[in-house]
Amino acid sequence: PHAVRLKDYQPPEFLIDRVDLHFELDPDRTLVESILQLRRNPAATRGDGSLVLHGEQLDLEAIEIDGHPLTGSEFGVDQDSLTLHRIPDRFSLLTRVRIHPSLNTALEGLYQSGDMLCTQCEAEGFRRITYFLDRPDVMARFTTTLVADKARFPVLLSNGNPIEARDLDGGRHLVRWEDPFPKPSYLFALIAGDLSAIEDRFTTASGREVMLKIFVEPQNVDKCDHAMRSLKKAMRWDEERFGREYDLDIFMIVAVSHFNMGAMENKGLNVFNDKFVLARPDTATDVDFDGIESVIAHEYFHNWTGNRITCRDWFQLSLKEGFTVYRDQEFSADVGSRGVKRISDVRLLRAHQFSEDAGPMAHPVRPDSYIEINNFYTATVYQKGAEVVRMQANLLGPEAFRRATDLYFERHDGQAVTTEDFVRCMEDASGCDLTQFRRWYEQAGTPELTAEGEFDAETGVYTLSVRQFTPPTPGQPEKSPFHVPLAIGLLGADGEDLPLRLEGESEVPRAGTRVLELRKEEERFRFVGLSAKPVPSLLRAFPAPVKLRFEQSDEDLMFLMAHDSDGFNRWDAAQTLMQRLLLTLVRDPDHVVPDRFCDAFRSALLDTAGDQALLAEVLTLPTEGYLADQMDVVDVDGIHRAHAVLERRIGECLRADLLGVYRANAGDGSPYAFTPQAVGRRAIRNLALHYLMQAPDAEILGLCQDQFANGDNMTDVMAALSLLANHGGTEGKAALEAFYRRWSKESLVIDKWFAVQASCSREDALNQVLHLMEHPDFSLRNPNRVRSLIGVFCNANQVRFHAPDGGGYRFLADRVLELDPLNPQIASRLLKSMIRWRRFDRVRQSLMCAELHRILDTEELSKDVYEVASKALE
Ligand code: B3K
Ligand code: ZN
Repeated sequence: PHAVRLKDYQPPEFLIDRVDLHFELDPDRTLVESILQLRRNPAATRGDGSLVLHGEQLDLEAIEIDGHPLTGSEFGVDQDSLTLHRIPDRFSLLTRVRIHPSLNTALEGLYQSGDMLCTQCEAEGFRRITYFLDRPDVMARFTTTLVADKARFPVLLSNGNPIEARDLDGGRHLVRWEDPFPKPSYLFALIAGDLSAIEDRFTTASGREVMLKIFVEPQNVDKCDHAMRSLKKAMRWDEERFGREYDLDIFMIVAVSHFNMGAMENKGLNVFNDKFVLARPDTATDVDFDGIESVIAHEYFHNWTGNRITCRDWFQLSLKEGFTVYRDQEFSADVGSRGVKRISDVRLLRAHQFSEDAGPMAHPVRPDSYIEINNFYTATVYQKGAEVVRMQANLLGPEAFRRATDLYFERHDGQAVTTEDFVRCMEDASGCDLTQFRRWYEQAGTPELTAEGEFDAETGVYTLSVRQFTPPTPGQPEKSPFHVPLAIGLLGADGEDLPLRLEGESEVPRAGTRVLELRKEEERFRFVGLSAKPVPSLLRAFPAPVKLRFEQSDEDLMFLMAHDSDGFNRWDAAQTLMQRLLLTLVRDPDHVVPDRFCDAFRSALLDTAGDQALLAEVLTLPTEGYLADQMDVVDVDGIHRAHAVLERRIGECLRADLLGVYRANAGDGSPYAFTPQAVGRRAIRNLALHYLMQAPDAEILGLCQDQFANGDNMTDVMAALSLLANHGGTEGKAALEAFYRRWSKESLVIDKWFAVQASCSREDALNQVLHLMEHPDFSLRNPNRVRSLIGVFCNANQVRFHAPDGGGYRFLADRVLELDPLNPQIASRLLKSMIRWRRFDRVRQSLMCAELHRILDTEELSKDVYEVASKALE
């Protein structure tokens, strides 16, 4: 396999103005006839006179240019392309191919999911449907005609507006769709199935009436309301916040049960993993409701950031993904709790993106090479990409940022552009110079800031020195300094924010947060006019994706935890304190958890004035995985032990307080509501139960069992089930059995049942997982199932996955090899859980290394798995 490089980008030699597709749908044998109107691209350099179209796994039955069938010397076909020799400057190309949806286990192109047929074309799946210039800078107008058996496939959908529907002979029917907007092939979609729909309407700001439809399998129509509400909220929000209106007469969402990722933003026809559509209070948790709201919004927002304006090439992926994640984050912050949203986004970034940056697959937000593009739908492109947009929004300020996005939408509508085009709009609309800032797109790695503070009591000057250093990443041994916005505050002895006046400034600014800009490798900021030594609050609301080293005493951290006006930093101070304590416990198992830790924990717990959801975040320990990232050599068992010790200690010494919180937050008997208040209440209550269950007596166990049996919503039931499963014994077993019996017909709930067992830290977890692989409900063909059993075990059960006998590693490698021929994207995602093998002790290193070699030595690996395994071993 060879690498594709950004520097080799060439504009397409031909453009495609129109596409006419005609499908005769059949799961085993579908006929695809395509008529393309091609013309030479005036902006391209002339090649050798031939044209190469992409195409994979297509059986070619007919080919014509301008109505004339081609002879064997006029074209050539191989594994992944069709070459046309000696072609005119403008012509129409007809091809007729056969494809086989029911054999398509990769879930890319046209495939079968349950009884329906659906497509997934991003990034390069359209070439498995027909011969095409399958690259995002070729944008065409599509007309799609679908013909199928009417009884089996009564619903036939594609992009755009429906323009014709009629019955044909033999029980078949035909539906024709026309998409007026030119689009790249990756946004093509079709759906055929026996589906039910819920409908609604939306009137856009300028008065356009839009029909909204969510299609699901008939048994799921009672689980679509939350998705529909989320969609309408997102449509309104995009008008208000970004001035973006929807542009077709109909917007459709289809939920499918076999899907490689979360969802897909095909023009006018978003296709979703059903996990991000279906929810009822008794089947879905608060986390699921939240995920649905943000993924529905994300895909909808792509209509402008991705579809109307798309990417020139796949190196620009973050142009649409980073920006769209930023938009969905802001949406969730506006409709929910901003502080909690920021915390969970940063948690995710630190857990996944920072570790990606520190591993063998580290790459810039705009990568410069790849072997398989599907391996680059990463936390770096998505989450760090969103942070890079967020920094620009903050540097410009809200008004200029809005002017800049308006300019972007106006200047580039209908085009396929680059991240450079985006940054230029930011500059042109604001006058800011982002020359140095562009390094955020080009350099991989997480910058490490080291800060030092010094107070001179005599002059009343507080000097903050900040240095930056970015460790090398593969292919980038040396880094240049970044342009880093630093939002900081200084707290006085009463906990209030002080005014931040820099030396040389005459005016005294208002007290509060101030944004400093770090550009050099090292800079000093001198604050004047202070009467006593302040307590600094650095990186408020997490202004940049960086790590910070700053020696701060436990006392200062507790002070910040109690007083910082920035909610994010109150949380971060608490996390730092807990992390310190946990790492001390890892090094020294005899260390005694100090009373003042419990006191601080207690006073936070009993502070009922604040936001409950925020409080739950503050009182949640850093995960074992996150602690692992803080160690030079991961001590898997030590971390697990320390984590357990501290949780248990909290449960014991705060038993009465936790019980009080548990009871006080029981709810008032009103039905489930997905509001920030209700979500916060459930979160703090279930956290209290979590700590109590670390050393449960009969009373606590009884509470947990009662919640499991009588909880009226999945959030509470699932929280209790997970605690009972970890507790084990007859109670755990009985709960798991009862849960299965109750929900055996609900596939998404059964995913939870698999996941809860896979994440169970009991010693026989791997055996349990192996046993569950034999369960009649387990299938390697369903990505959600694979993720909930295998994915959860390998990523969320650190202590068992990394068992010192290597059983977990062997298990993972076996599964990767088994899955690779079926579904390379899922196989390669799983394998990523083993690529940071260098961070472990010698024994584990060599065990993981051996498994990676075993994979790499296997014949006929997919590009996906080959790239991950080979880069891991580089
Ligand atoms: N754009 C899709 C992701 C496609 C992944 C292809 N391997 C979903 C999204 O980010 O909205
Ligand atoms: Zn996206």
